[in-house]
Amino acid sequence: MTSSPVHPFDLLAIDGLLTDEERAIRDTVRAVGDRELRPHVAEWFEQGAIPARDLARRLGKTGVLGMHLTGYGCAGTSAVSYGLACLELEAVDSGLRSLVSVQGSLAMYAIWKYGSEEQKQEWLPGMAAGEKIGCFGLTEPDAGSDPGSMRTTARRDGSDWVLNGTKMWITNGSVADIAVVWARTDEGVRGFLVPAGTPGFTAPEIKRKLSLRASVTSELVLDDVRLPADAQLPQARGLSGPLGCLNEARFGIVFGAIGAARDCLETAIAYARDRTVFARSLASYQLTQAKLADMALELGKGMLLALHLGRLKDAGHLAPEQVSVGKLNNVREAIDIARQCRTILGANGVTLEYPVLRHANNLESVLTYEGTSEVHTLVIGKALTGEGAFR
Ligand code: TGC
Ligand code: FAD
Repeated sequence: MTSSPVHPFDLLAIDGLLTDEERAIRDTVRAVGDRELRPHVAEWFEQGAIPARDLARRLGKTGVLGMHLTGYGCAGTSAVSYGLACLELEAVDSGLRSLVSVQGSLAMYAIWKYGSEEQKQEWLPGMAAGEKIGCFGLTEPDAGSDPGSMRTTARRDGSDWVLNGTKMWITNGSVADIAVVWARTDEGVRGFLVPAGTPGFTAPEIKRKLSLRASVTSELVLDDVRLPADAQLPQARGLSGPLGCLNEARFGIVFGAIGAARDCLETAIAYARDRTVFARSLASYQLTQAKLADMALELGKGMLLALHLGRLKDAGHLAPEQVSVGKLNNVREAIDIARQCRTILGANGVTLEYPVLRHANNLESVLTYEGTSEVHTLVIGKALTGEGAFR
């Protein structure tokens, strides 16, 4: 006896938890993703190249760049709406969500939160429109999980600053018009705005990635880069400056990872219903149904967690360790779902004809950036015990 299949999100009546406005924003981003991005994304991934400028403009037109910020051409939406946009973009590819996360939650947020009025006026409207691209340079070749050990320096020379050092694994780096660079000064860590083309500043692209191939990743090399005094972000003091930005981007990933997982599960369910093995539909076997049911549980729980954290954020009550709970859980479950879906697709699952191994490969980066699983485990461990175990 057969009946109409239910979408995994409908098992938990997720739609009923969203407002009309949230559903409308989600549907808009999903439609843009399906119409303008999904048809090209396998090719971008295969070639390891994206039309970044064109994409930024299209995403700017859709209104998702810095959408949760207010003023300066930003849409000023709720955190949940921003999360849902991340979810829909990452359902297409984590690389596209990364472009939006880095632009809106890292580069724009740093300027919006810590910048002077002149810096905000100069950069934010163009970045919201996608006319200007930003990147965020915190990680270094020898300082990833422990950004406090960064070696990049900024020293005073008269009223100027002179920056030296190397940043590594920087999303959007070689296509960026403006780099937010974090450096050590005599007074602690400070943030600087480094425009592309500043003498001594180069951003070579990192090639041969096996993950996040539909995303630009670069080194930032700073060789006696001289900046005027007003290039410093005046309100950022110490490591809490960059870490404050990370809370924003990690929040987007809590939702985004669910998008990648949803796309995998939808693909696997459709494939299992269509595929005949041993003279019956693959979906009709109990082993397949056990896999699908387990994945639907984790997907639904992850979505509920994301929405709960989103409601806390909109109420102004979201703590960094709660973001760690969401990032750790949802990325870990998403990568498990992607790998399990790959098994349902058999050999077809290893090709770019289907999105599942592309998502699984992307999620390897998502598991690592914005704080590795181990870092978020330790953040939660510290919250639970009061004991830091990072060092
Ligand atoms: P710790 O001594 O604990 O803290 C130093 C200062 O920072 C404050 N703080 C925070 N502030 C805001 N938000 C947070 N989440 C914060 N966590 C800590 C803290 O209160 C203190 O302030 P103050 O005023 O007392 O100085 O720092 P620690 O050196 O022990 O490090 C803690 C640790 C390991 C959790 C942190 O460093 C960390 O999160 N490491 C992971 C690094 C990371 O996530 N890097 C990501 C780089 S960007 C990126 O990956 C972009 S990917 C592209 C995309 O998003 O798509
Ligand atoms: P490491 O810090 O060297 O960690 C290696 C391993 O050690 C990990 O498993 C880690 O969890 C573990 N480990 C670390 N500390 C501990 C501990 N105390 N206890 C136990 N285990 C520990 N960075 C930016 O600044 N901007 C960007 O735009 C950006 N984009 C990125 C894009 C991509 C595609 C990737 C892959 C990375 C990007 N990153 C970016 C860098 C990313 O944030 C770092 O890779 C990440 O923070 C981890 O640093 P690491 O790679 O140096 O690993």
